[in-house]
Amino acid sequence: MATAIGRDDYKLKYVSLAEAKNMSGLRLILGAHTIPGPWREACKSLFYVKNIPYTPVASAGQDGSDRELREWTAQNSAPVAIWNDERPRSTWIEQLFLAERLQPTPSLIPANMEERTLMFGYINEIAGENGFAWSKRLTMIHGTVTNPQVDEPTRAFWLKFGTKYGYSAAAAEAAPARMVEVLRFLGARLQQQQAKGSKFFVGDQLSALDIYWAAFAALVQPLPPELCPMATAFRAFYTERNPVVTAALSPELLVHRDFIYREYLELPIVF
Ligand SMILES: N[C@@H](CCC(=O)N[C@@H](CS)C(=O)NCC(=O)O)C(=O)O
Repeated sequence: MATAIGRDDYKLKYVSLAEAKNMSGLRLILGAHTIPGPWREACKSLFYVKNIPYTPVASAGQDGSDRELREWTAQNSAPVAIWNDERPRSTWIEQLFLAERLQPTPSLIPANMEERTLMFGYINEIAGENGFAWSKRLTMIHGTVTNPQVDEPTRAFWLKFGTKYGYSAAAAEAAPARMVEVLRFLGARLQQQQAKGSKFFVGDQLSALDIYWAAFAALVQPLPPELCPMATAFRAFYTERNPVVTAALSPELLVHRDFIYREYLELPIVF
């Protein structure tokens, strides 16, 4: 078994990348840590709601570097979903299509064209490049690298992390406005849907968008410790404090997140 970073009470039994290569079926390469990374939690949840079992794989290699991950998946972020000997799927949209193919019910991609195009567009605003979470990450990197109390190795780590995701001080300064834009758009959508009597973002049933929002809401307000037993230091880090951003978060968005987790997703969150 691979060694997970952090605590020793992991529920998920992570195997190493080397072990996973010799397995078949579904393997999910995940950062093995007690942080509800939203891409990670959304990806896990797609397979959870469809009741598709998977083997969790720790993303760090035996030497702690990303070399093994790059060699297998031709990129260096997590999560990655790998089905049998098919190509590794390292983006949210490929992971969603894989889940839908492996188990078509419950369907998470609307059959209706209008609803489907809306759903993909909205998820892209949340999880895609330059979207809500991408922007939040820029603010987290900026807050760390500009903090005079941060030691040099930590600053160097975050600057390197930042080069992967387009960090610059200017990009980070523009990020809160982008987060506000997406939160307002999501909040307005939910209100329109509620006016039509729907509890979901599109149509009148669960779609991947409901799952993506539920997972990505952790970047403004993680679920309470009993539902999300995450590393304490990261709880403060994830919790949004910028009043401009928190003002754009409608109460309905958190009510929706709670509803989706309570009715459909795995609680407490497993690490
Ligand atoms: N590639 C994913 C996004 C995944 C992603 O951004 N993962 C980040 C979350 S912070 C990650 O694994 N970072 C760890 C790292 O880069 O070392 C997608 O496009 O859907």
